[in-house]
Amino acid sequence: MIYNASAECMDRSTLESLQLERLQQTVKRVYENVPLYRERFDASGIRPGDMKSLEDLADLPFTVKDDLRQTYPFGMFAVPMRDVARIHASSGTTGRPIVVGYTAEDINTWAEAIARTLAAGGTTAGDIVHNAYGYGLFTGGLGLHYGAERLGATVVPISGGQTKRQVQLLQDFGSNVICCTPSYALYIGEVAAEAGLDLEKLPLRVGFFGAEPWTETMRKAIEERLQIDALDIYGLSEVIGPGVSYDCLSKCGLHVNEDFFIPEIIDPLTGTPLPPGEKGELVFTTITKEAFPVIRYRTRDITSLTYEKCSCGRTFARMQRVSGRTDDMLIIRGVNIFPSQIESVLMEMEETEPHYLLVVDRQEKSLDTLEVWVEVSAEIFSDEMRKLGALQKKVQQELEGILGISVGVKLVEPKTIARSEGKARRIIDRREL
Ligand code: DLL
Repeated sequence: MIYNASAECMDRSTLESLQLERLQQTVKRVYENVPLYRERFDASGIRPGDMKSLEDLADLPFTVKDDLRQTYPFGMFAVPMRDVARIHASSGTTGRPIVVGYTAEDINTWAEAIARTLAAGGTTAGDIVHNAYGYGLFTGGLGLHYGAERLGATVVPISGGQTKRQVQLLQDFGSNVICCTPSYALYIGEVAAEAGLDLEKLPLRVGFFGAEPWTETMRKAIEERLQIDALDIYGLSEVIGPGVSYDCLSKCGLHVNEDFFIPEIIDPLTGTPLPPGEKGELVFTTITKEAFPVIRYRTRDITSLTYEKCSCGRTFARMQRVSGRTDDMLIIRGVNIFPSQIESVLMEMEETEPHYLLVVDRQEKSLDTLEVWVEVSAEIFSDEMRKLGALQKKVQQELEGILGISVGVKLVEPKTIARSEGKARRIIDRREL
C-alpha cells in the first residue's frame, strides 16, 4: 500500500526539481542561521546562491559527528529555541550525546515519513501497532508512535523491556504490527515460545525492525519464528530518526524519502562521490528540516544506492540494507571484518541460535585474536562431547572460509548471551583496555 503516491511515485525529473528548490532554501537557511555552516561555506568560497543544480551539492563541505559534539547542545539549531517543539538525543558509546531538535513542522514531516513506512508493509488505520522501541530521548519510540497515529492506527506504546508482559499483551490485544529492534524481535519470539504461545495463531502480520544492523538470514529467522513479514526501517537521529528509508513488501532495498533527504554514497577514505551500485559511506542532506538541518552528513553506514524503479511503483532511490559501519569494522591482523559477515554464517547453520558475541583480544606479542561465542540449541548442547566438538569445528571452518583469518569458536549454552531490549551489543573489544 502506498501512503502518499504523489510523493513516493513522483517522476524523477519532478522530484529532482523539487529537491533542487528545497536544497537552495536549506543552504540559504543554514548559511544565515548556523555559524558553523557559515564559517565552513565562507572558508570554501561557497555562497548560498551557488546551488544551480543538484550536482553542485558535491561542492559543499561534509558535516561529521564531531561537529555536532563541538556545538553541543544547541549550536547547530537553525531556529530560535522558542520554535523548537521537541528535543531528542542519541547517547552513542563515547563522549557527549548528539542533541537534535524539531519544530512542530519537523515532527509533521517525520510522522509522514513513518506513515509511509508503515503503509509500505500493509499497515492500515484498522491495525493495532505494538511499539516496543524505547520511548524517551531515543528517536525510535516517539518516532514510530507519531507515524502510526498519523496513519490512524491504534498504538500500544509499550516501549522496551518486561518481555513477558510484552508477549502477554501482544496476545491479549491481538496486535497486528510490531516495531522493535531485530535482536529484540528474536528475544520476544523466544519468550513467546517458552510461554507456550503458538505464534501462528496470533493476528501479528508484519514487523518494522531497525536501529541496528541485521542480515537477510536474520530476516528469515525472524519471519519464521514470529510468522510475519519482517521489514527493514532505517534512520538516524541526526537526519530525523527512524523513517529516513523503508522496505516495501518486495524486500529489495529501502526506499529513501528523497523529497526530504538527499542521499549520496562516497568513498570513506577520499570523500569522492561514488556512482549508483557502488558500496561506500552513506551521506545525507536534509532539505525540509527546519530546526536541525544537516548538510552532507556522514553517517558512517556502509551501503549502495540504486535509482531503478521498484516493482512496487515507488520511484525513490533505494539503498541496500546497511552492511556495516565504517567504525564497527574490525581490523584483525590487518584483515577487515564486518560483524554482518559472521552473522550470516551463524544464521545459515541449523544447530546454532541467532545469539552471538564477538570477543576481540590482543595477545602478548600483539597478535589480535577473534573469538566467536555462539549459542547452540538445547538439544545439541545436551549431546555428547564428540558431537559438540564436531560442530565447533564446522562453525570454525565456515567462518574461517568466509573471513580468511583464523578464529576461535566457543559454543555456549542456550541463554548464556545477554539479550537486548534495544540495540544489541555484539562486540567486546578488549584491545582498548
Ligand atoms: O537508531 C533510529 C531508528 C530507530 C532507526 C528505530 C530505525 C528504527 P540512532 O540511535 O541515532 O537512531 O542510531 C543510528 O543506527 O547510523 C545505523 O548505524 C544504525 N541503524 C539504524 N537503523 C538501521 C537499520 C536510530 N535498519 C544508527 N539497519 C545508524 C542497520 C541501522 N543499521
